[in-house]
Amino acid sequence: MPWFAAIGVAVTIIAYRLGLVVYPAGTGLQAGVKNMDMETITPATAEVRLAMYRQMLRIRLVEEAIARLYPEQEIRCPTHLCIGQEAPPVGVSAHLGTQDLVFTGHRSHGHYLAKGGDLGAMMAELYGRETGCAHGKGGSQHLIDLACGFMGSAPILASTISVGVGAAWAARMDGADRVVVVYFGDGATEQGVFHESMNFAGTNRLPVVFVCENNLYSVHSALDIRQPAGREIHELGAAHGVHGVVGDGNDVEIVHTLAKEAVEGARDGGGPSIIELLTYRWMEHCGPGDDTGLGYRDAGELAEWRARDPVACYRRRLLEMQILSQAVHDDYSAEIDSEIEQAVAFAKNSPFPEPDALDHFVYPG
Ligand SMILES: Cc1ncc(C[n+]2csc(CCOP(=O)(O)OP(=O)(O)O)c2C)c(N)n1
Ligand SMILES: [Mg+2]
Repeated sequence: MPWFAAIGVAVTIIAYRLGLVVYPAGTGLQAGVKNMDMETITPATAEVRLAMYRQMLRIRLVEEAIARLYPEQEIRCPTHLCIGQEAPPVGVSAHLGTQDLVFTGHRSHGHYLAKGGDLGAMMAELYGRETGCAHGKGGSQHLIDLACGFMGSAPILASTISVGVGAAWAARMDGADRVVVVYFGDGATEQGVFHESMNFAGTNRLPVVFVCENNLYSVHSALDIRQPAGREIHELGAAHGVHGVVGDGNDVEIVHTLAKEAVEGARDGGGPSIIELLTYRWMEHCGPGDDTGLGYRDAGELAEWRARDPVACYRRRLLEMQILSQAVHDDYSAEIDSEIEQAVAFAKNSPFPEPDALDHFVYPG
């Protein structure tokens, strides 16, 4: 980091600590800190806490491996990494069974893995291979694994919100014990279909949980310049009969607590809810690089959020609570590294789809 950037980061951090920095209402850092109160957390068992830690670490190490491999140019699809945003999928999925369904958008690796998606099939999909979870035709933005209830990701912004609500409507019609979770970003809430879907879900009291990962940006546009000051995303639910809550999306235990209420409520006939989780993307919007030089966000802001690393903070907390030991952490890391190595080898050694498979799984025009 150049000396002037280092001074900028230090000044920002000191100013923040001294309370000299006032963040605009509705943006993440301030609201997230407000929700750090540990007394509001419903304690999970030690077993669940360890499982959540391991899964967050796994998502982080997978994403870091993809970032390292991407420059080899063998992964040719646009790839949106979720480093920094590991807590939402893990805290939410802790309450989901195989029968429950997940829908999501372009930044979906964490959602797929936390729901039980196969890592080898995901890596093969990124490498465009026949053994990929979408037979190598979709790439990173079109993951799907029906066997574990991961119904799919699609990059058309907000498009899976209405499909997820349709699946919740089907669950109601079938009398199935099934909850649907739809993940999307703050940018997707600016699409009309977000409101239409919430209205339908709220009117019909459908078993769906809307999870908004508010990372403060839509590509390079900050939330503050896109939406009116003071309007909170979770409050948009109220207009549609959808219960709304907000919490620190970098704290997996807060996510776990909020998701428990929402998923159990939906399962017990309590209707839909929207959970807004305040979090932050570390890498560039699409790809493995650092984009703080582009001017739409600065290195100081990123440094503040990196100091609130969801994986490292949780590791420290579990070590302090003596739920996790350094030896167990090291075992987790080694196991995950070897799983990743095998998944990448599987992907690289798999064949590409045959040319005559081009029109398979495509509806005739
Ligand atoms: C209908 C549509 N419009 C525009 C885009 C281009 N686009 C891709 S990602 C994105 C921003 C998404 O922001 P957000 O929903 O906050 O998700 P994040 O990338 O921050 O995770 C946009 C505008 C798109 N994919 N689909
Ligand atoms: Mg966003």
